[in-house]
Amino acid sequence: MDQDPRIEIGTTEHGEEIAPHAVLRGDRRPGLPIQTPPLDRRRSPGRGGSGWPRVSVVIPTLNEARNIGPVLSELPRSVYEVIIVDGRSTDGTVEAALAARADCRIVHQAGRGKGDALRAGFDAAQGDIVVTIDADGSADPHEIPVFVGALLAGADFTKGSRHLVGGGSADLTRLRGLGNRGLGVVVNTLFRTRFTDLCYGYNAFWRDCLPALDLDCDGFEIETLMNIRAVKAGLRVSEVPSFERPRLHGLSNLNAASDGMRVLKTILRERRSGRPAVARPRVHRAESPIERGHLVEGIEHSSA
Ligand SMILES: Nc1nc2c(ncn2[C@@H]2O[C@H](COP(=O)(O)OP(=O)(O)OP(=O)(O)O)[C@@H](O)[C@H]2O)c(=O)[nH]1
Ligand SMILES: [Mg+2]
Repeated sequence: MDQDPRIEIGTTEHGEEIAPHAVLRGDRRPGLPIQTPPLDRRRSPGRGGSGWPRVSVVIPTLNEARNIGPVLSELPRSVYEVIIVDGRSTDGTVEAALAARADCRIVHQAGRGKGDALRAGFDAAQGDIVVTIDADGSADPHEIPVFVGALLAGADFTKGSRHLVGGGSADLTRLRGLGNRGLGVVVNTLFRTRFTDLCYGYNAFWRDCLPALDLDCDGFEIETLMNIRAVKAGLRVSEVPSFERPRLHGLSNLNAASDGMRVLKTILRERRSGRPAVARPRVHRAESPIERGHLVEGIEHSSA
């Protein structure tokens, strides 16, 4: 079949080739770079069922009262459920969320940290696909169909990347950008992967991959752990370009030094430990560009 003339093979800023669906020629505005891949409706809900997949959006919140309303108002109407995991906010975040969207589900986090919050949200999610976005306005909810499209096209786990063509950031400081790149080099070297962006909160996966991820951390290292565990479990991991907008109000909760160190420790611990007990789920995958495109290849851990 002839390739869609609007599509060109994309490249990362380092010149690596990426999936053909990842760049839509003539429209390189941040947040709008993707042609949605062909959909295989037989896969969903629950992969292999019929109809559209049910998308659960999980949003961790810690004192985001001024930000959560605008974020919720931008969510596509088609999402199946919105789960707010609140970490004992004292500024009225939960009330602001319910005022903006009365049907969102509120989960009160028992522990502390973004990782703990996301794990609580994943436990509560009931959709076929889980999408994680931050509550500070930095993640553009209009990109959700791009992530879902990549999953429908064959990926098990799809990461946002600010470093693919069409992605970017108006929020990343120089120090954090350097740290993220350095940690990415460590992971790519140790796990023989091709991640272009390691520590980024905008991600999506089929919910049936959760046992394979077997998440067990509490802090900002959660995204790194998800990425590494997905690779170690043999999941099909892909990246899609994403543009990170500036936080709307307030300050980041992340500490570049201490949280960066937590991420590094997580990477080294994961390299030392073997393959997780639960292997990749057996599912049918349609032939699609993503299977030939920008997959983030992983090390075969049985030989490690
Ligand atoms: N429930 C909960 N949410 C948290 C916690 N820490 C951070 N968050 C939320 O996690 C999201 C990301 O936190 P930010 O403070 O924006 O950190 P960041 O600098 O953007 O860092 P990343 O996006 O994770 O790279 C925001 O929606 C926060 O409100 C926590 O301890 N509990
Ligand atoms: Mg943020």
